[in-house]
Amino acid sequence: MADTGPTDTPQGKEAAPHACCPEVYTKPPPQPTEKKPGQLSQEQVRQYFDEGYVLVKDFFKPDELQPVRDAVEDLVDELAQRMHKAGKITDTHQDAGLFSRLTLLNNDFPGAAVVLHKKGTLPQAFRDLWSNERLLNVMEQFIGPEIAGHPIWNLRTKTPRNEEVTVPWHQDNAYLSVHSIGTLQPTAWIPLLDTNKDNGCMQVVKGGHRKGITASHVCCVGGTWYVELPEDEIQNTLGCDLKNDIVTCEVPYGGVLFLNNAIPHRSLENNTDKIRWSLDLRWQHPDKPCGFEGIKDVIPMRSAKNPDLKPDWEKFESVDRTGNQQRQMNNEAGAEDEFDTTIQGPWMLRWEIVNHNKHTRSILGEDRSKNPNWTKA
Ligand SMILES: O=C(O)CCC(=O)C(=O)O
Ligand SMILES: [Fe+2]
Repeated sequence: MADTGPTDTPQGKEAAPHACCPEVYTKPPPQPTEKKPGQLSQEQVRQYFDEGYVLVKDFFKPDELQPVRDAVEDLVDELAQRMHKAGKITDTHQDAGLFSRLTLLNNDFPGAAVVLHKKGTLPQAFRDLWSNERLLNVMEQFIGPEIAGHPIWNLRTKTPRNEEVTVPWHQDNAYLSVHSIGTLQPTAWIPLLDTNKDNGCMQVVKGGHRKGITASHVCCVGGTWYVELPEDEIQNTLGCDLKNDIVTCEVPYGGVLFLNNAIPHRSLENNTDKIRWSLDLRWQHPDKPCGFEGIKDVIPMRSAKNPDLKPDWEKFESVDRTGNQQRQMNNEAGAEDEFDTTIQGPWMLRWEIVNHNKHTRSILGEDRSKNPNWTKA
């Protein structure tokens, strides 16, 4: 069954009209008349709306991403020191580099990669990247001149052969409430090294966004917190042909993969010995529903109406997104414990739980009608 749309009834349970808004994902806004740095070509904008993704191979110069790599190195170092101080590990693997240290830490303390993935602080280099002028110029081409950052951003800590960081087929809308189906939320997926089939690059199903619906996902895959979009849903509900429509996106260092929130995508397993680091950052119109109601709000970044607007990072960071997710899902203890290796979120209320594991445990017996925002689809 596809997305059932907002459920505004008091019980939040009754069938609502089938939400279907293809134009949100397929129709570009009026294009800026002024030429600005970083803007995509007309053909690239067309591809983004028509196929649901566009890969720009040389968006950043390697130098521009170096501060981001350095910041990740610092985050790993800080994590190692904290784990050491807390007696979780005996060796901080000080001399291992950016592409192997977290793997060693994860061997000594399984779940270290998840602990880092959950950490919601934004080093200055991440803030600068997210509000990068050239990226915002692209966003203007996708969503117009009023631009906010979406509360879901991720540092992907993709250590080798680790199920917990291998993300199965999904539409990003599946992680959100039904209310944001009418909001275009472009993602920039930015790797910190060359990515390819061996180290777990991304795949998309081109055209899978065109109906503007969220197909039925199931929860949770294996030992993870991820939802999955079964292949028959991709074919039967979204109308894609998996033999011809899967595109493997080998994004090089300096490249950016732009996605939308309705296109099916996944990341492959990392079968190399190097960590496949990446960041995914999202934006949307500041006044539209973000789909993360009651957990965390958007961060306005640029406005044609208010040219002096600056992102209020302190306000944004004062809200603990992951902690709030966990609290909403009855895992108060997990939210308080800095080394908790579980992740819960309201998407667990939206989709059928076909597999319980340590992540879903806290929601066993949950009355789904208590939170109508997240009523099961
Ligand atoms: O980087 C990954 O492994 C998954 C990324 C993803 O699903 C996203 O950026 O929305
Ligand atoms: Fe995703």
